[in-house]
Amino acid sequence: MREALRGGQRVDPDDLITRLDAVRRFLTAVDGHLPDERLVPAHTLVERAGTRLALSRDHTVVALAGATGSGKSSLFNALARLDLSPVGVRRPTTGVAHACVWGPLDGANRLLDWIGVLPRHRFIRESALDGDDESALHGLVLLDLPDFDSVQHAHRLEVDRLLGLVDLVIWVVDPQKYADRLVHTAYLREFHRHRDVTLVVLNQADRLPPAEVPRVLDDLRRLLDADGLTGVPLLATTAVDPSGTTELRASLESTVAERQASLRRLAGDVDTVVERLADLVGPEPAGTGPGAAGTRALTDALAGTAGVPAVTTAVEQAYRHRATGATGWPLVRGWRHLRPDPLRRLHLPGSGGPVGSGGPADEPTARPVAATSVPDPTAAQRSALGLAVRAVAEQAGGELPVPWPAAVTGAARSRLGDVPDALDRAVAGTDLGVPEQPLWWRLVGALQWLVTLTAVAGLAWLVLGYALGALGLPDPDEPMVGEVPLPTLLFLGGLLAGLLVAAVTRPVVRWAARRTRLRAERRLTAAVAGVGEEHVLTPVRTVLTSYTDARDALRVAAGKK
Ligand SMILES: Nc1nc2c(ncn2[C@@H]2O[C@H](COP(=O)(O)OP(=O)(O)OP(=O)(O)O)[C@@H](O)[C@H]2O)c(=O)[nH]1
Ligand SMILES: [Mg+2]
Repeated sequence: MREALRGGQRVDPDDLITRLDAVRRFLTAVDGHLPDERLVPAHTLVERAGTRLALSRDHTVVALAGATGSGKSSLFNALARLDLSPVGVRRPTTGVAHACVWGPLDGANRLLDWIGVLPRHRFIRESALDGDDESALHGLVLLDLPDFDSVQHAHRLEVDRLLGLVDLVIWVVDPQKYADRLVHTAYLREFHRHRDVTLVVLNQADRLPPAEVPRVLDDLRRLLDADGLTGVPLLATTAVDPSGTTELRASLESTVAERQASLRRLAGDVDTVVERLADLVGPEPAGTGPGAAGTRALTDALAGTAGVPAVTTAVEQAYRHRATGATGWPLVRGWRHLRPDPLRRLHLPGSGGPVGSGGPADEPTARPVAATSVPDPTAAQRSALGLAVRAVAEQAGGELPVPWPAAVTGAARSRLGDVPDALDRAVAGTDLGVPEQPLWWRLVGALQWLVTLTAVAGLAWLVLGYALGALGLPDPDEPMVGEVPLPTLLFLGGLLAGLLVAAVTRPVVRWAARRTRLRAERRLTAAVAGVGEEHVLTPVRTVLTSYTDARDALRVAAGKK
């Protein structure tokens, strides 16, 4: 039987710590993305394993568990060779756990504090009187548990709690109740991942005719196989006869000497936790994130919501408004000022950088930018944005296992409430590039003044000539240019030249206005794309990174490199 207990794989403490760290990393990665109730066992494991390893690696905590009357307390006393735990005829007898420590109690006390065995139920086995008799069990902490099939509900809770903390469990069954359904379905099957730290004893073997013992053991072995506990050590014991626990004692001695039980127990716990979490991360890593098409559709939808088309139309109009104002015929230019500048109507700056920038009092850091008067998005634009966000989320997370797609969608929408203000700031903060007074406008404007003044001078000269004639005063000879008198030439030439300059300028202004519009459109698109990046794509990528981290961590926790 010693061989059977030693059959389990050795667990390297460093490997176990690496796997536990990976479970911890998994929990950090999925924090906030997955439902907490799925993560409780992993949190419990990380907490418990950390404490167990920190408390003592030199002790092996072994629990005697089983139905009432199976003889746990009797075995406990037989192994301790003292009557420590009351054995009773009235069932159930043991209500709280009792502990017997082989070796100095000091080291084991912190362990028993953590396990929750009351000090008055702790006993020390090894004394000077024993000599070397008990030294082979040095480091053993044996627990006698209450029954798990108790009429007392509290017993069952206490057993469940203690079974979560101990390193090795000895399941005690008796010839009458060894096939009891509860012990198999509720306990033994649950322990199939802890085969290396499970031992089953058929106690009260003396109550069976000797020839029956192998048959009952075979039957029990068959049931254990069905429970997934193939290969666990199975012994027959008799608690009332000192020689009836020799084999069990020998098994415990080898277990204690190995100092492996606590590590094996925790490794089994990690296996269980990893298996239960496996469906939360699929076999595939998350893709590279939102695709180009989805991102473009998102930017388009954001541009619609931000009123970019209205702004770019205003940019083109403003350019023409300002250019015509600067280069038009001087005598009618003033009328222009009666009509408002289309950009100013939207409270947009148009040129010279973001609103509010440049002033001496301005902070160099980001500061609130004045709200624009760009029209609010329509219901259709808002729903188009909603659809684009959903498409981005589905494309990025649709292939991931449940519940990650919901986490990705949630992340994509998490900051949608801030988007309208962010878009408004982005639009207001974009230099639309509509100039106030470029040089060529000023030159054309000056030329217009020149020809207009020429016409005015010609007109004044003509008027002066007529006035002198009307008053009968001698009319000085008007210089002639060819057949045309100079004042007439100046007047008509000036007018014609003005019309000509206006006719040449108009298509140039139109072309330049369109160019300015396209440039503004590019800048605004970049600005709203930045809003999409910050408020939609970055949260989505954060979840995808978490998924990949969680997946990698779980692979390490499962022991795969
Ligand atoms: N013949 C025989 N009687 C046993 C053996 N082990 C225990 N008993 C008797 O079975 C009865 C129950 O034993 P306990 O040790 O109190 O059983 P328990 O599993 O601790 O019971 P609870 O504390 O109620 O869970 C007692 O009368 C014991 O004397 C055994 O190996 N052979
Ligand atoms: Mg008992």
